[in-house]
Amino acid sequence: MSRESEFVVVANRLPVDRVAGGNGWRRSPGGLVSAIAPVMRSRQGTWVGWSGAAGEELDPFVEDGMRLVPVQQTAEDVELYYEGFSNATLWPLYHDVIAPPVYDRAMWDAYVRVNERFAAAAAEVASEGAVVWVQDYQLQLVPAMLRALRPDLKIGFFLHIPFPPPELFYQLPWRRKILEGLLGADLVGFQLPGAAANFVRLCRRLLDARTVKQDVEWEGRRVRARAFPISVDVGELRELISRQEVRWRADEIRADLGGGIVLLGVDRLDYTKGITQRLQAFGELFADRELKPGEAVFAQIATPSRERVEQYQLLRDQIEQQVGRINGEYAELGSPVIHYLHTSYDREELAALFLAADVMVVTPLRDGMNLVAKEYVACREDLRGVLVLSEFAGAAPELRRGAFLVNPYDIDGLKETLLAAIRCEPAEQARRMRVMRKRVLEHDVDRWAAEFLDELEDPAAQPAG
Ligand code: GDG
Repeated sequence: MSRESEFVVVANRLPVDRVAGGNGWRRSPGGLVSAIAPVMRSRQGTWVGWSGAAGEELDPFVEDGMRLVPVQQTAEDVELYYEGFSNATLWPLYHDVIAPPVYDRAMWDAYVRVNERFAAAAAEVASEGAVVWVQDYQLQLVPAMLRALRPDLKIGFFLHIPFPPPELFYQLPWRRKILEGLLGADLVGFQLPGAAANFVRLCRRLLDARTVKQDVEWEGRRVRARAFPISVDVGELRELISRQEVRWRADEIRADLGGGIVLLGVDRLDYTKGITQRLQAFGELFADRELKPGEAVFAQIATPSRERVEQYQLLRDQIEQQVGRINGEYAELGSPVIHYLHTSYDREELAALFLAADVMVVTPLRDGMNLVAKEYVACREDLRGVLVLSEFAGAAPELRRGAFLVNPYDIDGLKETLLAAIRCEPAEQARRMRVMRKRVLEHDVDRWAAEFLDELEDPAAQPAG
């Protein structure tokens, strides 16, 4: 499979998961894969990524019409590059240092080594002049590494998480290297304009690069920094909620939860998601007698995530203690006030949960976008339900006119907002939901991918002379 793809996606993970028990593959759920899959098919695309199993050596294969090129990672790479530099250094640093980032030279070395491997694999499969789209914080060095190997390529990069302001980014011992890595791209995409502005400012201050508006001049090229807020697969969600069994399941969930107002949280179990803050606020509403047991119930789905990283283990213990304490205090026999589920569900069950929820509670302390907020809105064709949304979610600027915005650090504010959401009248729910739906339905994930690729391939934006 050498040098024959006009379109190459490079991401930490391949877009497929192994079918449990068997040895086949299944397309991974999620908007990114469904947005890119059609482009892959129409352009002879190849996806370069890791299979998810340490030490596994696999040959390239075709699945679901997509050509897949596996990049190997040893157990040590997983520990140092993935759990280490990606998830114990970059992830907390880029999310406002909510947890202290680990700065470890062996982790950095592994990050460089694994990025080199991804760049080499992409250089092997891309045809002359091909478009290569690199995804996310695990692969920030790939653009420059790839450009060194293949200056003929058109290289785009998209960061799914926030990009921090200079004051925080300065902590990183390898800060210049990361900026230089990203500047190998022709187009660097961020979720929000503020993140693009942070990047441009850092290039100016740390690299002395000349910048013109959102463009950085670098090594005789002009690198564009732009915002492309990601979105959800509206078509997929619409199909799911049209199924009778999903609607029945939503009714069943509501009945199982006891018939009170249903508040719902759906997150990866991650310290950026503000799970403890929302549960604390909810618990205090019972302590204050603003709510009575049975009147409202909180269902919190916490999908297992990065379970070998210490901060995630600590968080899990903390949440489990907190849920135990709140239920211990306020639940009545047979009716807990919080239902906490540390597990992952299929898309049908998630859609049913969204339909069952009166109040969707999305309170991250910092989040690049937050797709759950947009998925909830996309599912509520009935114009019912209320979204409580953190000001610190990337989705806030787009949904601010319909959501109940909240500062999740302000527990009293959070309590007031939860109560206002619980008491929101149907006509007001519909008014708010209509505004949010207009935005989400008009800006779905297909449009996001098309806008990024159109900008990347814009003939008017060729390198500066
Ligand atoms: C990163 C950025 C940015 C959740 N539980 C289950 C499940 N999910 C799905 C949700 C949603 C996705 O996972 C989570 O996306 P988020 O955007 O909410 O959060 P991150 O995982 O942190 O994603 C984020 C995103 O990248 C895209 O750029 O928005 O800011 O942090 O789609 O529905 N899916 C299934 N079972 C579950 O139990 N199948």
